Amino acid sequence: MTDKVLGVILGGGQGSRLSPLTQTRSKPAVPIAGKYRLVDIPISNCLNSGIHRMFVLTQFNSASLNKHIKNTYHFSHFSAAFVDILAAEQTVQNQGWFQGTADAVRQCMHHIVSHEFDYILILSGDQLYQMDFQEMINEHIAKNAEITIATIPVTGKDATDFGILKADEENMITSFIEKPKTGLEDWVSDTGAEMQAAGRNYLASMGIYVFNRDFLINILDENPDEKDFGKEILPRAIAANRVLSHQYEGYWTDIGNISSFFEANLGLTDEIPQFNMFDSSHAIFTRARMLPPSKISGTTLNRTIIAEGCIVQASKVEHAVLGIRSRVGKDTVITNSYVMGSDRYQTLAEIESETNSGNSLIGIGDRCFINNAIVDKNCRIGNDVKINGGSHLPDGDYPLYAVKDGIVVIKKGAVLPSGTVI
Ligand code: ADQ
Ligand code: ADP
Repeated sequence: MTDKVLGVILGGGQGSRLSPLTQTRSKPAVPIAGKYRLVDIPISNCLNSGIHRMFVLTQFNSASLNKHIKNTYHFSHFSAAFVDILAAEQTVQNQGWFQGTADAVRQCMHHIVSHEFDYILILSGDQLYQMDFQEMINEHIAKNAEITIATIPVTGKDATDFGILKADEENMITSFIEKPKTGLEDWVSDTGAEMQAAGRNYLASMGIYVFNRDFLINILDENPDEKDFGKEILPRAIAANRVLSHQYEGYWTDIGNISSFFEANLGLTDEIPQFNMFDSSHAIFTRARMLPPSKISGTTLNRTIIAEGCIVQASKVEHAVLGIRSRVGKDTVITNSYVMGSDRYQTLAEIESETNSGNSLIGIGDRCFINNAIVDKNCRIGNDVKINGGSHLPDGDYPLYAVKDGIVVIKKGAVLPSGTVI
């Protein structure tokens, strides 16, 4: 059945909630878990579910996203599989950016409809989860729905951040509200004993939708002023059509802002992480880089993920993720942090000449202390630098770093001279 499905990944609006990680790259290209990019998650879920044709819709088309997709997703000449990027483009009808999720799909429809498919699977680009879409699509067909929305039970505290819905005994959705701010008590659902015991009494939309092809084309055409699925298209469709709720109870998290991005990454260091990168039936694909193994000397490591190609001499790394090609100097302590790594190594000659000139090297120097931080790629952090994030730091945006929810984000390529204290 999945050969009748086309995937569309919503790669992000302006990405302002993930700023400064999205200052120089598009959201799908943001590195996650030390070696992947955000877009690898929905693409891998599609491939693992037998969906081999997909578009990634993005607000701006960064060189790094193009390079990543081009270098990663190669398919046989004999297969119909593809992963193509569609960036917002000016056309005669459209002068500007995608105005919202539905508008993004509408603006790209002329590319999308040139392919054969019966169902379109619309996915968010900023979620961490491993889901088999096949079950959802089978249920969509069996129940003769026009749209199926993947749903997950959430607590009252979380409910205000999501589209919340109610369904009848057949799981057909009867009402839907996008991010309710008041009157939440009217939206309690029977989510089953296990979920209720965990206080998860509200059914939230996961932002994952299956649409019948013609239904989607028509509803977007007939309502040209409606820009958003959650705010406009879905409430309209639910009022008059068969819209099914497909309840999912596995691990799923939205990683739309810095603190959820940070928690999702550090959560991977748990003894049994909820997101299982070691499950080969749900493998996460990414670019094969041919990097050397990581080399570690004199370091106490605890609850830490280290990607390939790192050179670590720190004294301690705890509850942290070190991304590809990370270099960490002697007597440095890194705790509760995500260090993304670098795009290249410096040669020994370069290291010597930079050191002699008193410049910071790519990576993290000697005797540093880094806590509650995200260090973006290609940063040069000198010696004796102290970065101590936490609730004592007010939110702010500075040339070299930003603070969001107490997390210090060192911007891509920032140079912090020796002795810097944040
Ligand atoms: P949000 O995640 O808040 O809620 P939205 O900001 O519309 O909704 O983002 C959905 C996805 O589309 C994200 O991956 C985002 O990056 C992308 N996106 C947003 N604007 C875009 C644009 N202009 N062009 C391209 N991509 C864009 C949605 C639903 C809720 C649901 C949550 C679940 O609206 O009902 O509960 O997802 O996370
Ligand atoms: P980002 O991950 O921040 O989006 P890019 O994907 O644009 O960044 O950059 C990553 C790629 O660029 C790497 O594959 C690396 O080969 C290359 N690259 C970046 N900077 C350099 C450099 N100074 N020298 C050599 N290669 C580089």
